[in-house]
Amino acid sequence: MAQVAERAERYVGGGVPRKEDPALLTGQAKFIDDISFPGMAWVGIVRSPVAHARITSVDLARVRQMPGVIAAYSGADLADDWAGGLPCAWPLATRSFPAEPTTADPRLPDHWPVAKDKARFAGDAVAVVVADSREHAKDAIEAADVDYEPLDAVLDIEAALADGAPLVHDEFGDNEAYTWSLENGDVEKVFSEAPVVVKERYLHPRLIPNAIEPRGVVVQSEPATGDVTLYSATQIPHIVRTTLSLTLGMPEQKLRVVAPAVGGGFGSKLNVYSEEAICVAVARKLDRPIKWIEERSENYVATIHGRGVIQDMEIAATEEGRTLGFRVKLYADMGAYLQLVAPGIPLLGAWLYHGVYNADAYRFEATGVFTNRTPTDAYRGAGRPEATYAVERAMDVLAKRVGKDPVEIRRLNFIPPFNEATPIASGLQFDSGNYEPTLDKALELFDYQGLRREQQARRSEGDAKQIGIGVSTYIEMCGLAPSQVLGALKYGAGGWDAATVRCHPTGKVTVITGTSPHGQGHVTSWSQIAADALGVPFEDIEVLHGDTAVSTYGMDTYGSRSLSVGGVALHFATEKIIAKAKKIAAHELEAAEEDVEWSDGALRVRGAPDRAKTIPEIAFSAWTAHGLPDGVEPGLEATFLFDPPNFTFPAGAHLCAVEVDTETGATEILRYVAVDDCGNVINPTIVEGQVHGGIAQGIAEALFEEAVYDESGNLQSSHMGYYRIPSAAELPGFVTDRTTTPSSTNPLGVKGVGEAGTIAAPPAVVGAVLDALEPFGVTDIDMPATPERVWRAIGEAKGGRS
Ligand code: MCN
Repeated sequence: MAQVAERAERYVGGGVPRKEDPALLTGQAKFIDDISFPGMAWVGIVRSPVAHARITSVDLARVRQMPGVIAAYSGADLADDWAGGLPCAWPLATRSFPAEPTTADPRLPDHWPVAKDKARFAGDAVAVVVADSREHAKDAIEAADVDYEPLDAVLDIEAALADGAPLVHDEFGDNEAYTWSLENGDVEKVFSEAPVVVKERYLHPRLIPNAIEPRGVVVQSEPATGDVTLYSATQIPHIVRTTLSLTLGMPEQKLRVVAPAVGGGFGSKLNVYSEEAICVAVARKLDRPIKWIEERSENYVATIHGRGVIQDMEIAATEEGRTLGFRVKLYADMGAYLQLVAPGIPLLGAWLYHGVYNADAYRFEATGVFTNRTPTDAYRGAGRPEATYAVERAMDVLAKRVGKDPVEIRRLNFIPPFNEATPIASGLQFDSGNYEPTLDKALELFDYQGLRREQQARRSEGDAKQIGIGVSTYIEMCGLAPSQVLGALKYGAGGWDAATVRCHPTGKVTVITGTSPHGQGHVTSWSQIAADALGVPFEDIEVLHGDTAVSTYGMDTYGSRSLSVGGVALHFATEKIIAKAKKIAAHELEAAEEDVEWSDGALRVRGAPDRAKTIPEIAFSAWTAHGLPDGVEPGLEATFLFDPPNFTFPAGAHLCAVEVDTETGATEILRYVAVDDCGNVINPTIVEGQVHGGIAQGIAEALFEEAVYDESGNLQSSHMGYYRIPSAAELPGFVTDRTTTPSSTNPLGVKGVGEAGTIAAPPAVVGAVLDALEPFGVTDIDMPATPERVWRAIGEAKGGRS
């Protein structure tokens, strides 16, 4: 573990400008819609306009007569093209963890790329058109004649669980996908004996991911060889390749998946979508290149949604406010089908409902529920914003109950500092943590006392604009993940990642990573790691990713895993390079291997530092292979597959001050301070960017965004005019800082950061709004806390308007 420190660190820890940016900022980067091939045809998807209906007929005769139309297919026409349905890699059966094994089968509904018998949400694919241009494909969609026999739709989570609810999947007899629970300690006893118990219900609205670039697919097939190349705006080229080859029944080695430049994903491109399967099937049928580019309005119904959870949260505590137990029951909306990892999303927060606080007993239970809405799945934070929101809001309620300040209640209950993996109440081990200095730093930057004084003054003056302060001392679990833990949780793949380091004869280096960045700057961070580890200039390092024909098999990018798994794999691969180079250097320098050490960017003979060899020099002699020591293979290249022994658990303190206009309900954020601890940092500028973007998404959830459906299941918030994505104008400047508690999970001491802001921000913001409304007796408000909701809440509390 000390080896990194021994190496000269010139780049790691520095805010090196991102290598990716010149191409992105000058329009040179190649996105999916920049890819075309001669003879390419366009696919268009006919989507169900109703939330739940039996498909009684699909008549495509008129479509086939439309100008430019090449082909048209119903679900039945394509039925033989699938060897299986779209994948769900995390099928959970009803069970409790880890004690009771289950005999129940997971309720895994068939999910065909094109529906055959029933449409189960508004937006479900019911037919496919293929035309010579995008415009012709669009016109052809309009000409499709599909008859629907409408069925009652079930949209609400609780209504879906009620007896007699319409069934999304008839074969299961009810709409419960699974119930999964976890318990540690004597929960019943702790709660029945505790002098204080707070119990609250929190709702997480459904959110619609809005990556800058919608999804898109281009497929090129070579009939002579059977090779197919699928270009997809995806976060997971490797996983798409493995799973799609199963859906399509084609040999995996014949399918190459390429993720070109991808304009963000936020979890929504961590999926295997029907359009990917459809385009490959159509390209193989027609022997020509195929393209499909998602429209923004399609994105709203056909790309997964996030959150959509009801939480019943309880804390047991002493009269003084010391936390004794945490208990939560949550209901998670799966939507109409189980997408790639949807059932497992609540599990990503399952161990975090006691936050960074002490407890003796812990219980978590989640029920996944089918509804006639767009399927849900991972959206930035995935499971952890839900956990953080519930525990942080409930801690505020506890503070009030025992007459303490929200900062004081947190301090009283913090888990004490630790540097090594340490068991926590919910049953996992946190890697390292030191929560108080982070909070102290945030309070200082925020001027907590000053703002409290200002708040008091406004309250006594009865000012129409009231100030509120919100506190969120969050924890997250990322760096997904130890494969054995994933196995115990019934996830269908491992959690390791891979890196290859190839040292060229000319001294340049290619790094090939199994991660698949789509905005996170891996090319820069990985170059920093390799440059320091190998003593070569940053500019001499090339990083390749996102092409299954080029990159080592990896598990791709999500769950803030890439640095702490893929970046660490790179670290270990460079160690293999150094170990081999040392043998060659010792031979060439006529020294014993034990006397050669890595110092100041070269391999040097101990006591005679001028007798040295650099990695480029060794790469050349390893390539010529003219005088290698016995038993040493030519070439200087190494691959390492790293399976992390634990997750990483970044934490932090976010503080938010808002001004609420109590006459209009409008909220303005006055100050936002984020102090995050993601362990050692490779690139502080990238980290700051990640935190900024995350906070913006967290604020969006707290104040602006919500997927709204009408009673029959049509998405009303179906465009950007309705679905309120905040712009820079609605957001304040953020004050960010860091503390550093290195992770004990990996030798770089790094923890993930990609989701931190999204996880931390919602309770800080909503807590601030509620704090501003305290004089009115408002104790709860649902997200998003829109001006109308705030205004109504004040009115209701006054006993008036509702
Ligand atoms: N980093 C660092 N030091 C640390 C932690 C991270 O320098 N201690 C750097 C890493 O080297 C990397 C970046 O920060 O360049 C993010 O690293 P990490 O936390 O490992 O997260 P991932 O790369 O795995 O990214 C996934 C994460 C997730 S889950 C979502 S969702 C998300 C996010 O990243 N979606 C994004 N950030 C996004 N940023 C953009 N621009 N677009 C998205 O879609």
